Amino acid sequence: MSQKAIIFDLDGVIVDTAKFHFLAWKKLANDLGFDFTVAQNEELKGVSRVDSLNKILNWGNKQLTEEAFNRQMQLKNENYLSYVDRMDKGEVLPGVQKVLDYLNENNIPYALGSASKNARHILEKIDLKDGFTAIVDGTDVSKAKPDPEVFLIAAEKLNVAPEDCIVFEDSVAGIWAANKGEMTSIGIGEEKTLYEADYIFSDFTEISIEFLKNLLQK
Ligand code: B16
Ligand code: MG
Repeated sequence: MSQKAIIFDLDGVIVDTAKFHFLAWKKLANDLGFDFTVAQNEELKGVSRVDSLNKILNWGNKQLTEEAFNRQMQLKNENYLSYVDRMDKGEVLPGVQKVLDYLNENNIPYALGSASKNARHILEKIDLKDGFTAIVDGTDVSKAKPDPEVFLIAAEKLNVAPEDCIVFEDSVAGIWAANKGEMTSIGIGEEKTLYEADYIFSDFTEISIEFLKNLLQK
């Protein structure tokens, strides 16, 4: 049996920073004189900062000069980080620690595969940085999800074949990326959104150690 490994997305999987991204993007749109819906926000999950702003401006039918675009990205990030700064270990989503404990106790390597350029900072805030064998985030990739690059780099750093990697993801873009990378994809969220995942759970409290063990032994 070959060595298996786990790759975790961050926002929406380990912590619910998606709610902070939403608040910060909403403020940006409102300041520019328009709004977008919760359903539209779903399309921003897992998507890079630049791609997110392009989508939002498109929804509001707005065009910005390159300078104004960069300024808006900076303002959004500062606003987002003001929420992140209030985070601590209590923000780790229910059931996640139980899975991490199992992986640590059984020496199963795990990596982070996040689109966020703030991922390392967030992991430090929630005190989980040390357990990861590898961290791959928005600062390490040239192609954003749904491109599988972030997960393929993580697999390489874990020294595990892509098909032996199991990816936990909350976004459609991330599930596509994992599937394109020929990894096992596990969606965390709603079936109606994540139906292309190999397995779907509403959150980590629904994932039993028995299920994980079976998957790791396949
Ligand atoms: P940042 P993930 C993604 O993180 C978020 O889901 C997405 O909404 C965000 O735009 C992206 O990170 C970039 O984040 O602005 O912090 O660099 O879900 O891939 O962990
Ligand atoms: Mg996510």
